[in-house]
Amino acid sequence: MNEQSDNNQSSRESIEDTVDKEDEESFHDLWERIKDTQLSKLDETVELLEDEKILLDDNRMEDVYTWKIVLIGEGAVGKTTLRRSFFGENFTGEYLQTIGADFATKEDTIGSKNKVKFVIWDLAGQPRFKNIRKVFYTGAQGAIFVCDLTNQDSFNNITQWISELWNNNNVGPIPFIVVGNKVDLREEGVLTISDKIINEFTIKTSQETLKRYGFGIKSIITSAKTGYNVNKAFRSLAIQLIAHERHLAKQPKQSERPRVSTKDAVLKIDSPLEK
Ligand code: G3D
Ligand code: MG
Repeated sequence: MNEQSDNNQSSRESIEDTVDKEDEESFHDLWERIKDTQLSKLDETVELLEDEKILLDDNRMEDVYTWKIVLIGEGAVGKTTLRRSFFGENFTGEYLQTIGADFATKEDTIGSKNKVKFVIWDLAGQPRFKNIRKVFYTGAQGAIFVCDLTNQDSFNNITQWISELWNNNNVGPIPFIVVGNKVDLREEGVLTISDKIINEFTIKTSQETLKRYGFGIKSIITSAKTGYNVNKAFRSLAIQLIAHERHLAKQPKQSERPRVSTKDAVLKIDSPLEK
């Protein structure tokens, strides 16, 4: 698999080629609706912080989680470097030749009683073909969206990436974290995407996802090159994944729930700010 040639593909082209027009709508629509709302009500964000406190302090029995997590984002933003940094030198993964993806597992403990196992999937190229997309996304329970802070375009397509994820994983809306990578280049005076733009996106999105799906969306600035905040990024996603699983556990069983498509689920959401 020639990664370089994939990276050279126009970022917009790489997604638009593959996403059915209809599929593209869901998360994209959600964002279109909330993007101009004011950030005046931050109650939900406060609630999110409370959630984290509960996760870390609770008196539950030991919980064990295994999650398939996919790394998504344009080429050359640092996904593979981030994964290497997280796994360290002793990385031993497996390579799935048919789709050109690596996957590897790592265990961690969140709080005192949550044993988590990350199964991280990383594609050599972009999921341009339908069969690749299916294998890559199916069963994913979480995602790390990576953008390059020195490349504004690498953040602009976030809604298409999340739509693609939510529409192809067979489960619907799942937690993701937004990673602004290559922060080390700020110190060298390179112009970078501001934290404010990313924060605004994640806070607004969290207000919706917390209410509907029981998880928030966090963002974090990393340097895969120096290792800065890399572990924290994965742990932060883990907290949202636990919150989501607990939310699902409180819902009626799948078989008792009316079946709605991802698109319908998203389109039915009312803006919390309109109430
Ligand atoms: P991808 O997997 O998203 O396609 P890669 O991206 O992990 O292959 O990284 C693309 C290039 O960005 C690599 O440079 C890599 O070293 C660099 N990179 C990744 N993360 C960082 C970071 O945090 N800081 C800096 N300064 N560079 C980073 P090369 O030159 O090897 O192509
Ligand atoms: Mg890569």
